[in-house]
Amino acid sequence: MSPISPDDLHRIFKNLDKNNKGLVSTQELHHLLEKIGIHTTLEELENFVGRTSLDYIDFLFFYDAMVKARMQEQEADDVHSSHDHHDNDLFKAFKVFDLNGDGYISCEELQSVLSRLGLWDKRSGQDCKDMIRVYDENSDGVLDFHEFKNMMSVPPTSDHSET
Ligand SMILES: [Ca+2]
Ligand SMILES: [Ca+2]
Repeated sequence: MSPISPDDLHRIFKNLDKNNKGLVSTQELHHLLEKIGIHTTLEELENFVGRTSLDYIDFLFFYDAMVKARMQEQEADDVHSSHDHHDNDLFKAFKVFDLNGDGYISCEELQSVLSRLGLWDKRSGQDCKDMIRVYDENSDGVLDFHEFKNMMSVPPTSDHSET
């Protein structure tokens, strides 16, 4: 699979979004994944996404997650060459979370983006402040890019494996 640039991603999204509603369906996404060599079943994809259509932010986030999963697979033989690209993708994800663009992810931003993506598990009684605190190295209550990077690359110690 060849890396896809942000511009490509936007174009791909536009292409997929045939009726211009700002949403793509998992079916369309599935088709795209097949094309770029990621083979999965539609069912798996829907489970992964947790819904039947994605808006652009969902799409970016999904792509980022997908790339990360692929990178982990490749890491054994490809650690160095993938590094810059990985950082790039992470920065994109960071921008998604940093809603007001001040360069920091606040507790509210983290929670609102995760909720939006369906990744916020209310039942677990999670507190965004706790989540941030784990990675907040300088204890200013918000995550900068460096801290965010740690959050994305180091799995939380609490068991959060998917069921
Ligand atoms: Ca912010
Ligand atoms: Ca901080």
